[in-house]
Amino acid sequence: MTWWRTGTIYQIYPRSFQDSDGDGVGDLKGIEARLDHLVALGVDAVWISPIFPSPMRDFGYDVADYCAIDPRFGTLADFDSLLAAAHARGLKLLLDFVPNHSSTDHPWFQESRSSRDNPKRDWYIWRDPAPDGGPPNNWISDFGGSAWEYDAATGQYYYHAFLKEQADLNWRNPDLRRAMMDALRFWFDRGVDGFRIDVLWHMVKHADFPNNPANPDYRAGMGEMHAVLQLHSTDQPEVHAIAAEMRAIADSYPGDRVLIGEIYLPVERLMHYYGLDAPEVHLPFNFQLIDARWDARHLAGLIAEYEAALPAGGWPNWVLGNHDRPRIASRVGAAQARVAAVLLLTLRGTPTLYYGDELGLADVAIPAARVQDPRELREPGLGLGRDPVRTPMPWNASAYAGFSTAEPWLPLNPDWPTRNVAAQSGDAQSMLALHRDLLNLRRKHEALAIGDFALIEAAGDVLAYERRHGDERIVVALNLGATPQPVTLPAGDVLLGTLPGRGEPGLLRPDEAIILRVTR
Ligand code: TEU
Repeated sequence: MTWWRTGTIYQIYPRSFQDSDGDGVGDLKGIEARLDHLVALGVDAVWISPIFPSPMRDFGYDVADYCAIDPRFGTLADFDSLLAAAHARGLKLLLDFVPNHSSTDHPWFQESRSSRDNPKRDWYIWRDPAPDGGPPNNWISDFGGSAWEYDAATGQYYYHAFLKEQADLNWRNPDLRRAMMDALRFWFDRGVDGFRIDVLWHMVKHADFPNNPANPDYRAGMGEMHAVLQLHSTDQPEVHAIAAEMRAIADSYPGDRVLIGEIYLPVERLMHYYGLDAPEVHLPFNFQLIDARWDARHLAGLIAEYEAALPAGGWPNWVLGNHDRPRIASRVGAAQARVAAVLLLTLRGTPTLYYGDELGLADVAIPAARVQDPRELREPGLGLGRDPVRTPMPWNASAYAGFSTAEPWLPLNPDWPTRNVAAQSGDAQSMLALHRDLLNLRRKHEALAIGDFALIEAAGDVLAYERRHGDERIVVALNLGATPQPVTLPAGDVLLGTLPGRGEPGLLRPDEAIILRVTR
C-alpha cells in the first residue's frame, strides 16, 4: 500500500506555525524546528500552504515567482534543509501549487499587460470591453465584485477569479502551459513528494466567455459571488487533459509522488478528477465534512453517497478543516470535536488534519483593527473572514506561546496558556493525546487504515460503522450529541474511548466515541 493511502496528511499554514527570526511571522526554519511534534503526533506527510515569493495580498496564493522561496519564509537552502530534515524523520513534504492565477507582480503579468502584442499577452485572459464599456461578461470574483479588471494602458479587461491582484493564467496557451509544467518539475527535481493543487477546477474557462446563469437559490446577504453559478467559468472539460499531464509528470518521478486537487464541486463532478480517460489527481479533496450538518443520518448519507460514487481504484479522502473554513472545534464545540477527530481518523480514506485541530484550537475573534484577510476586508460582516482559523500555533506557556519572540501577525487564541502542545503532551486525556492514540491505532490495525467500510447504525445522534480487513473487524461508535444514547454493539475489546473509563454497556455517554475490536 502506498504511503498516501495508509498515511495521514497534516496541513501547515506557514505564517502561523513557528517563527524562528522574531518577526512575528512563521517560517521554514521554524517548521524544521517543530518536525518532532509531527513525528510524535504520528502523521506521515506535511502539506505547506504557499511559500513562494509573493506580495502576500492573499498570503502566498498570489505567486510572483513559482521557482523560489519568499524571503519572509527563508531561502532555497532553508527549504532544502527542511526537506532533508523531514525525509530523515520519514515524513513526506508536499507543496502548494497555485496554477490558476499568478500575482499581478509576476514578471509574466508585467510583460503581458505592457502591450497587446507582447509575446506573453496571451498568457493571461484579456478581453475587450462590452459595447457599453463595461466588463466583458457577468462573471463574479470569489472575493466580491466583477471578476474583470480594466487596464487603461491597453484598453482591455483581464480576468481574476479571486483578487484583482491575482490574474488568471491562460492555460489554453501552450507556452504558459509548458512554463508551469516546468515549475512543477523544478520542485519534483528538488525532491518534494507531491503537491496540493489550488483551485484545480477553475483552471480552464469556457472558450467563448458566455454569461453565467443566475443562481436560483441566491439570497441577498450571501455575498455577491453566490449570485451567479460558475457554470462557464469553472469545471470545463479541457481541465482534465491538464490534470492528466500533471499526473504524468508526477508519475515520471520515482517514489510515489502524490497530487491532491483542491476542488469544491458536487461529488459526482468531483469524481471526474480521479481521471476518466487517464489518471489525474490521486486525491481530489473531499470537502463533504467541512460544512456538513452534524447529524448522524446526514453524515451516513454523505459517506454512502461518496463511497458509491468513487470510481474503480479511486482512493477516498476526508477533510475536517483548512485555512479557508471555520475550525471543527468552533463548529461542533470542544467536547464534540473529540468525536469528530475519531470520525476523521477512522473513516476509509486518507485524512488531512489542519494544524491546531490536534489541540482542539477554536476560531479566534479578530479585532477589526487587526483584520488581515483580503476576503474579510472586501466583504466584511459576511462571516467569511479567514483570519480566525489562521492564528498562531500555541506551543507552550512562555511568551507568545512559544510561537515567536515578537507580537504575532494574528492574535493567539486567548486560551493559549493552557491549550498548547506542552500542556497537552503530558495529559493522557488531552485532545493531543487522543490524536496520537488514534494515529497510533491506524498504524497498528490494517482494518482502520485500509479496511472496508460498512454502516451499522445511523439514527438520532448515533453513528456506528465497521471497518473490516481479513479477519479483523473494528467497530466505531459515535455519539454526536450531548445526551446518553443506547447502542447495540458486538462484543469486543475497547481499543480507544474519548471519555475516561467505560460507561454502561449498551450506552454511549454524551459526546462519547468508542472504538472496539470485535472478538466474535
Ligand atoms: O481557495 C479556493 C476557494 O474556493 C475559496 O474561495 C474558498 O472557498 C474561500 O477561501 C472560503 O472563504 C483557494 C485557497 O485555499 C484560498 O486560500 C485562496 O484564497 C484561493 O484559493 C485563491 O487562491
